[in-house]
Amino acid sequence: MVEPIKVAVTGAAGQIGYSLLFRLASGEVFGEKQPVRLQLLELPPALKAAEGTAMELEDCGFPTLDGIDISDDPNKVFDGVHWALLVGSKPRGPGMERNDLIKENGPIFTSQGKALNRANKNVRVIVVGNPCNTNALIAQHNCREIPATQFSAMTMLDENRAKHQLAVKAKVNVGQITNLAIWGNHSSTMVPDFENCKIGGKPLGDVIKDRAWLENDFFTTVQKRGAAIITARGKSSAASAASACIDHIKRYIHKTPEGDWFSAAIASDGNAYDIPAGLIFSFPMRSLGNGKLEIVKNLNLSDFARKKIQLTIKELVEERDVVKELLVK
Ligand code: NAX
Repeated sequence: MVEPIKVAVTGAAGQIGYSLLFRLASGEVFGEKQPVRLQLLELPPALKAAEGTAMELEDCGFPTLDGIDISDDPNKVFDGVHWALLVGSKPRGPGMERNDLIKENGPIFTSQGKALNRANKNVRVIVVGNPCNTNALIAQHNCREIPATQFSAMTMLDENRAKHQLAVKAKVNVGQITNLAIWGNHSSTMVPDFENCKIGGKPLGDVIKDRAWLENDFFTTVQKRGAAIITARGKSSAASAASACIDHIKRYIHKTPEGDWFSAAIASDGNAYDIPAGLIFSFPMRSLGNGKLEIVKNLNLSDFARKKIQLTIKELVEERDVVKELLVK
């Protein structure tokens, strides 16, 4: 009998959880022969709603779904897990500044970081809940048992958004867009790197000649896509965020095709692109296919890209300063 993979999902009753859980349970991610046990964390008022989602998961009849546990105790939920998807976080309230949001989320990711000491030693932790880079930083610092390299924050949605914009502009299928890295913070300072991107295997600049569009409309559309979706839908991105989380896990598990890369925010080791050590920073990444990721080094960055990257570094350093008392390691 194959032992189940245990996957913890926090904020399971939320809107991202409602899309994410079904895809995790379906066999799509870990394979049709691999049982999956879902360990769901929610706040007490949302436990009933999480139970409702669990009933629906059961009613899908997925042969790969081994079982579902629901709790409001992170120590129980993270016990022995192989993947921990930290989706739940406190949303920004009316009139709340970004720094207030960062501070409000600090205690959540401090206690979840501590509880992650109970996870399987090979756990991979992916933070989706915003501000995801700094939340990941807090969780990672508060978890002594798990190496920093096993924590990441999700910028895959930003990559997917950028690829769509480029595919429309170039009039090609989105599958033709490769080598698209997001640098930095998952925020409006993120840097979607069109300069190193390829379209149908060719340098992007051979296909899209409109540099003014790339530097302006493309940049701001990607940076502000989340806000545009809230304006249109009345709610923040959910199915696309869940889909990006699924992509993040798949990209992690499978060896990256030769020459390509993808985006994920991980702790900078201080040895690439002058990014301060320790910041959870989105880089072009490759998966070695054995559970390990590596930063793609030595990409050329123009003055334009470097200036933009400086802005996102500055923002992340400021965010780190806001939570510095919580960074214990
Ligand atoms: P919802 O408000 O629908 O759901 C969040 C859920 O988390 C709620 O059910 C809430 O009870 C739960 N929760 C809050 N604090 C918790 C805690 N301490 N422990 C366990 N559960 C807790 O939000 P949803 O739309 O699902 O979004 C979740 C998070 O993803 C938000 O922070 C959002 O900003 C973030 N996003 C991140 C994205 C990314 O690309 N990294 C994109 C999409 C999304 O905006």
